[in-house]
Amino acid sequence: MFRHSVVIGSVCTAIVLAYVASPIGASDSITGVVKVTGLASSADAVVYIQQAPGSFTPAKPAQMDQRQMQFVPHVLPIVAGTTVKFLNGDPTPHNVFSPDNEKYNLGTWPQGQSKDYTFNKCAKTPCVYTQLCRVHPEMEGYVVVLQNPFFAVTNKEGHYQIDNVPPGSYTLAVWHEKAKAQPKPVIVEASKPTTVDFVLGR
Ligand SMILES: [Cu+2]
Repeated sequence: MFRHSVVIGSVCTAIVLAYVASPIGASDSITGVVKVTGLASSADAVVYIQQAPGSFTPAKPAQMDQRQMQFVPHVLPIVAGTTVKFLNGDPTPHNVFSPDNEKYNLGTWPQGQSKDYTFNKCAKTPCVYTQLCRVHPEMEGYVVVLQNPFFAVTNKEGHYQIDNVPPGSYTLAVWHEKAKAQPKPVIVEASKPTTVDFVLGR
């Protein structure tokens, strides 16, 4: 028992160190506020760089849980090719299917189990996959497949922060399930934070 916790502790420490040690040198952040007009919350908007040079390999699987009859997180942006682990954290069986793009139905499974799906069929990013559950028609979530890892999801106040963006000229876009805004050009300079705000209309 004790040995077990020590091992888990070391693994966590290693992950934290790896994260802190990631390169911050010649790159910087894009921050801002997204305001979704007509909605009380500005949460769950995905702000992302449309196209960044190079190809990006997903490092590790992402997760989407089903908890208290909701998909958690509600919106999950990922780099194309990422495997998503769909968990069931509820004491009731849940199903996962998507009617979008290539479409899939992963089946229905009980609490504590999960199924994996790899998002490698998106021909042109962004690819949005609505996540639904046949058992509970009110449940809805979204997986947003993107070309690169330079993305962030807004909090309730609409704040977002994209870290470690290599200097360059990009187009910054926003995806929201109910609202839209035009993409904006952004120039990221080394060691200089950039601010870009958006107002989304319905
Ligand atoms: Cu369900």
